[in-house]
Amino acid sequence: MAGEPQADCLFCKIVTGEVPATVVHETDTTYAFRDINPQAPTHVLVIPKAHYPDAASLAAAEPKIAADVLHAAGQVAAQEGIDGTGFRIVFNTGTGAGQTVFHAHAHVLGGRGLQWPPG
Ligand code: D5M
Repeated sequence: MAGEPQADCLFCKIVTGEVPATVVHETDTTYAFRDINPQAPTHVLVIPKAHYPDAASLAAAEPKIAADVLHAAGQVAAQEGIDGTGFRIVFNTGTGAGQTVFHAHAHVLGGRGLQWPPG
């Protein structure tokens, strides 16, 4: 069922602690941890604790939790000290956009100059 933990989902397993991660921020509805393959000096993933396959399906079903993810992303940026210089929040959505883990997540990237368009 939508929002329920999925047994085969890597990020659901990170939320439960079954798979270890370096957690940097947590709220009632969100979890944030360092990306295992960082693309910038700061690269944190912010996820809803509830399972939705991507950001669009999360926002459609649970707009409050989608807003919580964005709020947490801003808090992570401030905590990491990248809010002053600028940072990027990215939701890869679908395989064609590079999504590889199908549990909604925001990439929070910063600590270096970021080019646009990203490619
Ligand atoms: O982003 C999925 C991201 O998830 C990608 O940047 C690597 C990261 N990843 C994969 N496994 C882990 C673990 N175990 N810990 C932390 N980060 C992880 P996407 O937008 O789907 O391509």
